[in-house]
Amino acid sequence: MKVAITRDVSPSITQCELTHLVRTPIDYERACSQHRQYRRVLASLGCSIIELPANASYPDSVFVEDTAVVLDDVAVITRPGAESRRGETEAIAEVLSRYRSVVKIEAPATLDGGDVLVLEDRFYVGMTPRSNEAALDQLRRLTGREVTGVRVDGCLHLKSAVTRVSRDALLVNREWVDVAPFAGWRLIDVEEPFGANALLVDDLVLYPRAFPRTLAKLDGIDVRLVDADELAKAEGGVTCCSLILNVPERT
Ligand code: CIR
Repeated sequence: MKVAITRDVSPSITQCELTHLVRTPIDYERACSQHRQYRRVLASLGCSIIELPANASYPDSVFVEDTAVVLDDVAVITRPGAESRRGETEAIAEVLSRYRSVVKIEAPATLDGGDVLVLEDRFYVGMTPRSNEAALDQLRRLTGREVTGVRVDGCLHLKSAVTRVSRDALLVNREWVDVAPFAGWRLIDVEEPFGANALLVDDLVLYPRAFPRTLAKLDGIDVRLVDADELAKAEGGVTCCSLILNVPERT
């Protein structure tokens, strides 16, 4: 079965980090309601949902994706690039340690999970202000996987610009990411700049309702739509709000 780790929206979300967006008012109740819908859709896809409580000390803590990279054999706890986010990892490490052996990215490395795209058994890591070269070396050493750095420019994370949407296809915004490392994949170009962030769960895609022109290009792919525009004001997308892991069924 699949377990999805999620965390309630922090009441301090209005003080979130922002890099490429201008601050606009965030409606906390609306963000919570959209987040509940997101959890319901994940549950409808067969995920068992872990709901961690909000923490007002961490405005961005709903974006659990940035705190860890979870493989079938190990969980890597990140060291987020934004200092305000470093303390978010503690609660996540505690939960993950129930399911995986846990290893940690250490200083001077910084890494946001949003910068890590795992394709088959290889890591692609966005070279952004949040994630550095030292993190690539540590990821290689801690996981034994191949790790490729990818040039990203103009957006927050690698997965703002490229995500997987099927067995063989990636959704990409070429304005923001160098697609050369993804040779061999079928590339679907976004029609809306923020439309490249999709969440693949098994062979279904969870996707924001806000990007109909890109959605139209996902024909043949089974898509579940969610409203995600309130948390998008905090620079978050659909991958950011969960960590999904395979867990063997108990017999
Ligand atoms: C941040 O800047 O860290 C948050 N406001 C948004 C993080 C979104 N996370 C993600 O794309 N993985």
